[in-house]
Amino acid sequence: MRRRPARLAALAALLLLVALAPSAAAAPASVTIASFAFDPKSVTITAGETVTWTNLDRAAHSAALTGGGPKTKTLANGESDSLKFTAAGTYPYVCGIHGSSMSGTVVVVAAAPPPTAPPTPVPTPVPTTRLTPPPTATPEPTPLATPSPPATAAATAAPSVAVAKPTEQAAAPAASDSAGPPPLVIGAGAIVVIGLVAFAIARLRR
Ligand SMILES: [Cu+2]
Repeated sequence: MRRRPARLAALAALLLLVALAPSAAAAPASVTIASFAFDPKSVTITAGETVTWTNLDRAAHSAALTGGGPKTKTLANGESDSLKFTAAGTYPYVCGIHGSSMSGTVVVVAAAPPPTAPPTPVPTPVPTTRLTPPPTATPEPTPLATPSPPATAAATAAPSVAVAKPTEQAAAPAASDSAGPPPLVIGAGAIVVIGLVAFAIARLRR
C-alpha cells in the first residue's frame, strides 16, 4: 500500500516533465511590426522552428539577419513572411529598409535533450505483487490427515479374534468329560468360531 504514493509521485514528476518540455520549446514565434518597431524585440524558439513577421504599419518593412544572412520579403501593410532557424544560436536582425533604427533578436535553443530520461523509473515495482498469492496452496494438505481413523477401527476388530480363541479351548475340556453331547457342543463351538473368524476377516478386509 505504501508503494502507491511513490508511484503517483513518479507519475506526477513525469507529467510535469512532459508538460514543461513543450512550453520551454515555445510555439513557432510571431513578431509584429508596428510604429517602426519589432514586437517583441526578442523571441526564443527551438532549432527547426520558424519566426513569422507581420507588418501592421502603412510603411513597408522587412526583417534581415545582420551580417548578410537571410531576410524576409518586403512586407506591405498586413503582409507576413517567415524564416526557419535550424541551428542553435543568437540571430540579431534589422529592418531591410530602415536599417539598424529597427532591430530585434531571434534566440534559437538546441532541440530535445529531455525525452531520453523519463522512461526508466516506472517498471521496477510490478514483480513484488506476484509474491503474495502462493499461501493458498498450504490449506490443501490438511484433509489428508482425516482418513487415518479407519485404521484404528481395524485395530479394534483384531482383539475380537483373540477373545474367540479362549472359547475354543474351554469347549475342548468339556468334550472329554461327557461322552454324549460333546460332538454337538464341538460342532456348535466350531460354527461359532468359524463365524467369528469370518466376521473378523470380513471386517479386516474393509
Ligand atoms: Cu522598416
